Amino acid sequence: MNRTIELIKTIYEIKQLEDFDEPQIALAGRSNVGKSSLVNRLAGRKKLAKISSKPGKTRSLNYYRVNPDGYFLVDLPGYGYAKCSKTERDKWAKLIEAYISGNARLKAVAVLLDCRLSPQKIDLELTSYLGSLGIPIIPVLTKADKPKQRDRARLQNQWQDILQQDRAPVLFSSKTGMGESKLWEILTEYAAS
Ligand SMILES: Nc1nc2c(ncn2[C@@H]2O[C@H](COP(=O)(O)OP(=O)(O)O)[C@@H](O)[C@H]2O)c(=O)[nH]1
Ligand SMILES: [Mg+2]
Repeated sequence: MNRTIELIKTIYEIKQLEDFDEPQIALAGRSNVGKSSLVNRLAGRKKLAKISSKPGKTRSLNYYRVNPDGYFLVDLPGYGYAKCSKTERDKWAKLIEAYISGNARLKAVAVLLDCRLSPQKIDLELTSYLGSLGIPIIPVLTKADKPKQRDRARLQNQWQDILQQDRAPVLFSSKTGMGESKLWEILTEYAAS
């Protein structure tokens, strides 16, 4: 299917959160995990979401509509960037929490994890938080073009064990397109659930 992704709204503060009627799937991950690159890959456009070489730059929450399906992908602010103030980190955490907790239209959260890094505490905190709210997670292992072919399946199994999911995490590369059709399939399934 020929899909397009369109930026509908960008917000910076809790009071700007809006109740949309459409189903939503959020994208979450640590700063620099490759979230903007993934949005651009799915959009088939290089510059829809800003990619920065400096981590910690994206502070906004972005609503993208997937056409013609009609659901939203909601890009949450990247978390866990060490070099910003605690006040600022708390502000992001509160925004993410406000978005997630009161949202009846949220079908799942795609949690992006850098496949080369060992599990980080903050990622596991997010996945258990989502689990406690009964929100399904879609684990996506980013930058999967980087490990050698023979290491990929091992990393995938390792992450599946850690996250205790029925389904294997998606190996994804914005660079090569690996995992793109698989991810679309899963997003479509959850959006319709
Ligand atoms: N090799 C490789 N690099 C990637 C991939 N995705 C993102 N990157 C690089 O990782 C850095 C952070 O990417 P970005 O999308 O801005 O991450 P964000 O902070 O999570 O939005 C940039 O230098 C990207 O070029 C990928 O699939 N493969
Ligand atoms: Mg980004």
